[in-house]
Amino acid sequence: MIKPYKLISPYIVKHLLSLGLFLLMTCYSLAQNIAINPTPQTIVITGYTNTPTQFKLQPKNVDKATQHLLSTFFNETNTSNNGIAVSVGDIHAKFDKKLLKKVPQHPEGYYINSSSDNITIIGRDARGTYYGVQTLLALLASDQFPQGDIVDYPNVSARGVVEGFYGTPWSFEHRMRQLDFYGQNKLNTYIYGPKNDPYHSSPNWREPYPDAEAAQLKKLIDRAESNHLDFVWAIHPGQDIQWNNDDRAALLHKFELMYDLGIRSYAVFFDDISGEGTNPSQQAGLLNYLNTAFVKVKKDVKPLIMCPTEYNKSWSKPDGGYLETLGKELDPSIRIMWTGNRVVSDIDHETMAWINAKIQRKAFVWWNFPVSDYVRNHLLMGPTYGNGTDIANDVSGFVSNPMEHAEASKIAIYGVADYTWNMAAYQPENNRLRALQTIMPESYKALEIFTDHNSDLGPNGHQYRRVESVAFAPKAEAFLKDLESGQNIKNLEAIQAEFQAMVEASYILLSSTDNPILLDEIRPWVKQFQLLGQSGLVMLNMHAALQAKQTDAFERSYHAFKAIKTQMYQLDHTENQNPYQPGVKTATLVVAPLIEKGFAHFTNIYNQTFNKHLKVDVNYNPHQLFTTIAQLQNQQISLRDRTLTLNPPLEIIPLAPQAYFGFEVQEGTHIKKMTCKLSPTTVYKDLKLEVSNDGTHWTTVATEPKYDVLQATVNQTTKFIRIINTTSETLEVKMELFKVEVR
Ligand code: LOG
Repeated sequence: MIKPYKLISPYIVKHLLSLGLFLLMTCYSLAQNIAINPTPQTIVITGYTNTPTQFKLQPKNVDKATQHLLSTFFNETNTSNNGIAVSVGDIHAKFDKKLLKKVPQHPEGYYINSSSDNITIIGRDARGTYYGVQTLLALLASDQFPQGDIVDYPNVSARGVVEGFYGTPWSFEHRMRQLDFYGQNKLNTYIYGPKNDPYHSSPNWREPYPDAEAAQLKKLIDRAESNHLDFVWAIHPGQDIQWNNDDRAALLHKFELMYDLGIRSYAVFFDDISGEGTNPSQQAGLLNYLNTAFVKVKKDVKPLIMCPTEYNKSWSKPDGGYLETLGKELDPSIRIMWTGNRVVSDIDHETMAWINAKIQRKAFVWWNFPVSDYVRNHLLMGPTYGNGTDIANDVSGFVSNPMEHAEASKIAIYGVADYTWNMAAYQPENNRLRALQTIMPESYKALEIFTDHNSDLGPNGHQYRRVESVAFAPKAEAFLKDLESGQNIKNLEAIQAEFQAMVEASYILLSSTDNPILLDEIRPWVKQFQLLGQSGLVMLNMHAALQAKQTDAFERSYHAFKAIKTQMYQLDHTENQNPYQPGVKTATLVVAPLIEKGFAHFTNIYNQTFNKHLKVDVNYNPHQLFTTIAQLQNQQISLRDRTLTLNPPLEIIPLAPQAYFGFEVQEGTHIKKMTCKLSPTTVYKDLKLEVSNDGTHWTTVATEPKYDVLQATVNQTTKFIRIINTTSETLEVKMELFKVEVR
């Protein structure tokens, strides 16, 4: 087991004395193995007893969710009249006045007092009571039961997840599991907004869900309720909305249908759209209308949430006034989402001060982590870190946008739960280790090795990066330094041990049974990780053979290395074949480059020493992106099977007059074909495909639209190829595909 985090040692706990003075009390940790996520604000422990096994349950005014939660633990076998008394209720129930005084003022807060014959849980409100019971259940799961006081409450009022990514939406079963996980970790918000749900977005947002899907949503809504979660249903109507009464009515009608399914909290998203729908006054008008005609009428519906079109600073047009208009015109009760300074960025106080001033309210953070819809060949399974721990008072909510791999996203979500609840105490690495144990109670050590090396995204259009291979990186660096300076490699053993650990951890994970659902999501990556570890070991064998001047052994290892690479290539070309970033990449920041360099280095030395000609082929892409469009500047391109592809961005791209995008290819490259898919397809008539050998003189190549695709047979050797906007208007397009076949 990892070391449990220290219970408030040396936290300082403030207690209000009857005299009205603050008594500062230092509490010493009696470090016991208690894992409560999120970390409670204050725990004052006076001693430990054996964990009680018989209880006398005395629920006072508990709601359905809390009743249900209690019933998951307390049953006929562990309740009896001579058990330890457990009283549960909120502040409106009858409790000893002294105890009632200790309940924190914060919404969703609770107080637990436990002694040898009494456990009392008092919630500030119904949700606080529920959270108190969650904490009690966590305490009862350990061998030693603490006596004393817990005073606890969240720092951020709305905490949770926005299922807001592109790609395959989470399945019904995954969502059910997620909702339970959120309840256990005291998250209170699940925003439902998967981009690829046709009934959430254009053009089907006006339509009701088909019966089968409605029935499943109903079950999810019920499940959210029993986890004390706000199930926020979001609609994304902006791409084709008409600002008229018909569409207002259509939206209101859809809200009514969702109300009938049990929805009591709503959001309207205007992200990643173009055209009329982006008008801030119209957006505000619509939201205000929904607020008056729906939220206020229903009375039991929570304040609306909206995602603006300019949802991050880098996109907000300096003199456009978009955000200011929303700030002025939107009813103050309506919350506005914000992803930070960029689409994908971490949040700090300055970020919040900037946006909050513009929108005249505290923004609701949409944190784009661990979402991987723009780097789908990678897994983002590292710790949750990077956000300021001083922003609790700057935000009206904080939700994380996860990966399409629901179970694998739980590491990050576990961190978000802890961070948003108790910012000052948040420790990323400690949290990560606890998350691993929670998600894979038996094989967590193997999962730790795997996730140590599967957290960074690689270069990407959003320029967002994460740490990876943190403990191993200095060893890798020392290894490479010795290699390059021709010195004896001093830390061979440490390097070997890590590769060995990679292989062994992969075997353990692949045959583990403690979280088959997680394994189903990550299996291709684990297999790739195993192969990578093996290739590392073989690379070290090449080194040993070289030292011993054993040419046969060297060549055997050399060929084995290449054989492993072939297997890795095949895996990369068969698993996870999505059209965006297909394939399976693992340990790309530190481990994979180290192995490549070692292989090339030893092969070169071997060739020189023994006058041989073994090939060191590097998979290097000699071609480059060629564009004037700022939003594409960092977009990645990929060369696979002689096809050069621009990673399609998920957002709307503005093409100013004369703006272009294309490729600068390596000298002497023959381009056979170009294929491009943009929407709306009406822009095709305004674009030209051009080629050039010097980047100055351009010739037009005839294109031919076929269905919704623009194609051209190029068949020539050229240096530049581009698509250019020949009109005097800025065109707004969604780029679905742009690729050329090269020879
Ligand atoms: C989308 C979101 C997507 C994310 C990351 C927002 C508000 N909208 O660029 O659906 O998952 O970025 O790719 C977005 O973030 N567009």
